[in-house]
Amino acid sequence: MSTEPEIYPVPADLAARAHMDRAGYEAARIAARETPDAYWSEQAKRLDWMTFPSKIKDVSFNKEDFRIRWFEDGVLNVSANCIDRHLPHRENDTAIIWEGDEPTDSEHVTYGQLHERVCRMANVLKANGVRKGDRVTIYLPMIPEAAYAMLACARIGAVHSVIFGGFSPDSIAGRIEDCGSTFVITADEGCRGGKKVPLKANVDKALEKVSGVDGVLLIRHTGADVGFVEGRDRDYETEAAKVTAHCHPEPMQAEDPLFILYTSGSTGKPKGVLHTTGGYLFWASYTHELVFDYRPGEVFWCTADVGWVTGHSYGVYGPLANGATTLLFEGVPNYPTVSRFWEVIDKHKVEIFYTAPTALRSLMREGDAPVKATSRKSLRLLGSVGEPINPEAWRWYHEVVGDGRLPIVDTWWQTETGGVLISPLPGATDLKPGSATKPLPGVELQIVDAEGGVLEGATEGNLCITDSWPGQMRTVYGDHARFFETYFSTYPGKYFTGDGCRRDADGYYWITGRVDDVINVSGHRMGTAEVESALVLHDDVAEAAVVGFPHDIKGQGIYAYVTLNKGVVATDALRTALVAQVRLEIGPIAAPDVIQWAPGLPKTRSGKIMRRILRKIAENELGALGDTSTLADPSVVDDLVKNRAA
Ligand code: 6R9
Repeated sequence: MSTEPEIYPVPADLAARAHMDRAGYEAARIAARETPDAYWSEQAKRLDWMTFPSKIKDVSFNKEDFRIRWFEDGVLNVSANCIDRHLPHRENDTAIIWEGDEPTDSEHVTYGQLHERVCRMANVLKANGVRKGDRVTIYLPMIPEAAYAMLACARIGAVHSVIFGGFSPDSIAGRIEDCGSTFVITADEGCRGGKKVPLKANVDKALEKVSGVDGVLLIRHTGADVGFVEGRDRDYETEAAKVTAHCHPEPMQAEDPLFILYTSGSTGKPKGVLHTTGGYLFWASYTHELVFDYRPGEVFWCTADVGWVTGHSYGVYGPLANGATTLLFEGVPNYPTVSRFWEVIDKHKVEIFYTAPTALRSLMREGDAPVKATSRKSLRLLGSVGEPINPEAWRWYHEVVGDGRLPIVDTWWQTETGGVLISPLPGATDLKPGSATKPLPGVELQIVDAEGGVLEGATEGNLCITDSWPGQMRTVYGDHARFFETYFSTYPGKYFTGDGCRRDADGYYWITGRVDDVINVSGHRMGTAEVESALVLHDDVAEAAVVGFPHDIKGQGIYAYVTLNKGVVATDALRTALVAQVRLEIGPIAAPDVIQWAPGLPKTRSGKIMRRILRKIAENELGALGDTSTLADPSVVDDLVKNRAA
C-alpha cells in the first residue's frame, strides 16, 4: 500500500555547526542508556543550581515500588534560571517580542525589563497572600503578562494552572475546584482575529460556581469596561505601584511542583498533569537547544498559546532558560490577512518557526501567493507539533514556506512528557516527510501489540516508553492512583502513550494517532467522554456517543450521535442548541462538527457502546463495519448507515 517516501539528508553546513551531529547523537543515546546518572548529571550543568543534585535518577514503573524522581536533592529556582542568570551578559537583549492581534501592536521586552516586571508581579502575589505551594489560576491572552505571571509564580514557589482563553466559565470553575486554587490572574479581554474574548466576564461567571478564590488580579489589556468586585478584585497597575522591583527567588527542591496543566483523557474530567521544578525545566531547556539547534541571539517563535503545554515549554520555559528571544503572538494566522505568519516572520526576523499542522493545512488552502509575497529569508529551521503532519502538508511547508532550503523538525510529545521525545535533530537525522523520526537520547521506546507483546523490527502497534526521562509528569494532581492506572497499568512496567505507531525498516517512528477515546481537533486534545457529558446535560437528550472523523483542516473533527428523549422532535434548532450547549460547557474548541440523530446506539449485550462501528460510519467506511453479530440489536446499525449525516 504505502510507498516509501523520499529522504531529505542532513545539510552539510548544519551537520558541521550542530550541537549534536550523528556521532554525537549515537554516543548520547548509549551514554543515557548505559550510564544514566553520569550522563544526566553532566547535562544538568546547563541549569543554575543553588545546590547541585547528587541523586540523579530514582525511578520504578512497577506497581510495588512505583516512583519517578529526578535530581531529587537539587535546589533551584525556575525564574532565576530563566531570567537572573542571563542578566550579567544579556540584560539589554530582548527576552520577549510581543506581537499583538493588530499588526500595529508590538513590544520588545529585554531580560532586564523581564526581571523587573516578574519581580513586581511576584511581590504583588505575595502582598495579596499567595504563598509557596498555593495554586494560582492564570487565564490570560497571549500577552507578555502571561509569561510574567507564570514566572512570578515560579519565583515565589506558587504552582500555576494556566487555562486556555477558549475554555468556558464551567471549565474554569472545574479546574479551579480540582486544584483548590485560591488566586486568579486574568485580563479584561483578549483579542483574536479582530474579535474580543471576554476573559474577565468568564472568570466572574466561573467564580459564581466555585468558592475558595479570595483574589482576582485584573490586567487591563484592551481597557474595556469590565466588572470589578470590590474586596475580591485587584487592579494590577495599582498593586504593582505599591511594591518594589526586587524579589528574592525562592529556593525550591527539584521535585517541588512547578505547574499543573489540565488535559483531556479517554475517561472522565480533564486530568491535572503535574510537572516539577528540576526535571521539567531541565527537559524544556535541553530539548529546546537540541531539537531546534538553538544558538544564543536567535529569534524563536512557537505559535502555540501558553494555555497548552507547547506554549509552556517552547513559548516560555525552554527558550527563556536558554537565554533566547521568544516571540509571543496574540493573534491568529489569518488576520488581518492569510500572510500574517509570514509577515510577522519578516517583521521580527524570526529564525526558528514552530507551528501545528492544522495551521499549515488551513494556510495551504489559500495557495502559495500569500506566502511568496513575503521574504522569510531570516528563517533557518521549521518545526511541527500537535498531530501527525501529512506528507502533503510537510512538502508544502518545506517547499513553499521554506523555499526548499529549510529542514523541518516534526516533534512528537505530549502534555505528560513535558517536552519533545521523538524528533529529528537538525544536524543528525535525515528527514522523511510525515515521520517524527527517532527518539531523543534517554527516550526508550517500545511498540507492543494489544496484549503487551513486544514487537521488534519494522512493525506497527501501540507506543510505550520503558524508562523515565527527566521531563516526565509526576502525578495527576490530587489523584496519584489515577496517574498509575491511566499510564502504567495497561502494559505493566511501561508508560503507555495512548498513541498508535509504526516503525519502519530504518527504525523511524511514524505516529498514526490516538488509539484511545481521545480525539485531536486542530492539535487540541478532547476526550469523547467530556463532549458526551456536555450533550447529555441537555433536557432533550437521552444518550450521546462521540467519535472523531477525518477532517481536511482540523485533522480530526467531532462527530456526535445523539439519541433524543421519547417524544422530542429532532429539529435544526435543537441541533444548534446542542452545539451551543457544548460551547458553553467546555468551550468553542469542543463544538461538534456533525450531529447525527440516532434512534438507537450500537451496544453489546452488556450495554457497551461499540465505538468501532460508530467510528467507521463517521469515517464513511461503510464496507468495513466488521462483525455486528454481538450487538444487542444489529438493526440500529442499518438505521445509522441509512441516515448518515452528509
Ligand atoms: C505537544 C502536544 C498529545 C498528543 C499525542 C499525539 C499528538 C503531538 C505529534 C502528535 C503525531 C506529532 N501529537 N505531536 N502526533 N506527530 N509530531 O501536542 O501535547 O496536547 O498533550 O497532545 O498529540 O497523539 O499523544 P498534547
